[in-house]
Amino acid sequence: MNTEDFIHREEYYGAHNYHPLPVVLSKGEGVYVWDVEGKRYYDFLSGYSALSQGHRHPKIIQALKDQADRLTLVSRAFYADVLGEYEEFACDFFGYEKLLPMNTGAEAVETALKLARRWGYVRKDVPENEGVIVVCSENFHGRTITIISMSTDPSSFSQFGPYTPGFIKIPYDNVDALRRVLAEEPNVVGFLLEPIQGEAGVVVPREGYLKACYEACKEHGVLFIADEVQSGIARTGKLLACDYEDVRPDILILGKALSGGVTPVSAVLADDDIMLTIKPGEHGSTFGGNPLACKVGIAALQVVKEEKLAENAQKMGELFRDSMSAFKHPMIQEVRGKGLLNAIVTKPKEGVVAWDICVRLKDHGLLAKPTHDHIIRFTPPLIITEEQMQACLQIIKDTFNEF
Ligand code: IF1
Repeated sequence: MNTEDFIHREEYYGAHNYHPLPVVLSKGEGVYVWDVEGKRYYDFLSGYSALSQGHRHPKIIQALKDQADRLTLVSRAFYADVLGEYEEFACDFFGYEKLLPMNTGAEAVETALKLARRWGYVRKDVPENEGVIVVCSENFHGRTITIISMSTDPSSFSQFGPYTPGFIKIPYDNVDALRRVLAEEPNVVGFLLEPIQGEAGVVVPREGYLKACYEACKEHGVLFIADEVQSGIARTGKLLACDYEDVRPDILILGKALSGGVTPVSAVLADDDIMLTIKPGEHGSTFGGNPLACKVGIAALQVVKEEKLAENAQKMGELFRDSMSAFKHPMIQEVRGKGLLNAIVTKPKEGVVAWDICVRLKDHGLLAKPTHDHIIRFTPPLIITEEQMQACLQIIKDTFNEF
């Protein structure tokens, strides 16, 4: 079978809920992936930032294999020896008292929403079922019905109604808008945001925005909830994007690279006064905190520290933005990001659009994909070396120069 055969089979039997780039991958290692024809590519999507440690990091794979030979799942009906070990490790790693383990980012976001509402009812005397959560326009927090009820993007929410109530949407990167709603709405229990908006196209808020929002939340007794599923775990050049402004979220949401891209691992971290408002039997999931996820999660975080991935993301990200900002091309409107969470905002040129650039990048051995039609996200694994980054920058510039 060749690439077309694989694509046709997937088209025939699979739901059409994605429009992938026409490449069929069969192997990954480090920053590289190979397609079914044996062609090698630099992976500049990294599984939407889940593969920050690179494909099949040996330490993470070994952790998976070792645990797979012992115990893969007990559910939470019983204790497992590795769950407490992981919870302790991660709580120390991020500086929180408690961790609630889930699987996907969306599940962790849903958990955070439930936690904020519950906290509001038992700790803040908000009338039951009146809790309000403030979110930002152009957010992306996942695909469940409640989460798309918070979305302002029709491609996320249209024709999936009716929607979950209890959300107020305000403009991103506008602390006055937050202050206004907190002053007017007594039942707000939380403010949920991405410290950098990923899906919106790597939208970096102005300096001081996170801190100002955090302070506004403190002033009004509202929980500051950071969705660091994509921006977290060293992706932006710090362990958390909130670290740039020394903001400690009341509720921290993690996913993606928490697993090194090996198996779904997500988590919600908070201190006791918030986390213990959920009592036994009131929340959970079959696979949440399974032994595989625990050992993979520990290994994934150890790699982040041992290999200084935040520092490398900082350095390689600066190299990327400096180099691409100095490169002039009529299709390049803006280069933006932090660490190795970057995007190039393009504008069409004689009918050539971002998708065409990405198809040509693929032909030249680099995989990236546009978001919102004209924005190309560049998020390689954080292990990328300077030599590899230089080679990729050359590929990107040469590709733009072909249009
Ligand atoms: C898709 C990108 C989108 C996320 C943030 C929660 C979740 C995500 C900040 C949910 C997931 C993924 C989902 C995937 C494409 C990708 C993505 F920005 F990362 F590229 F869509 F915005 N919070 N992001 O970014 O986590 O349930 O997926 O584990 O749905 O198309 P999940």
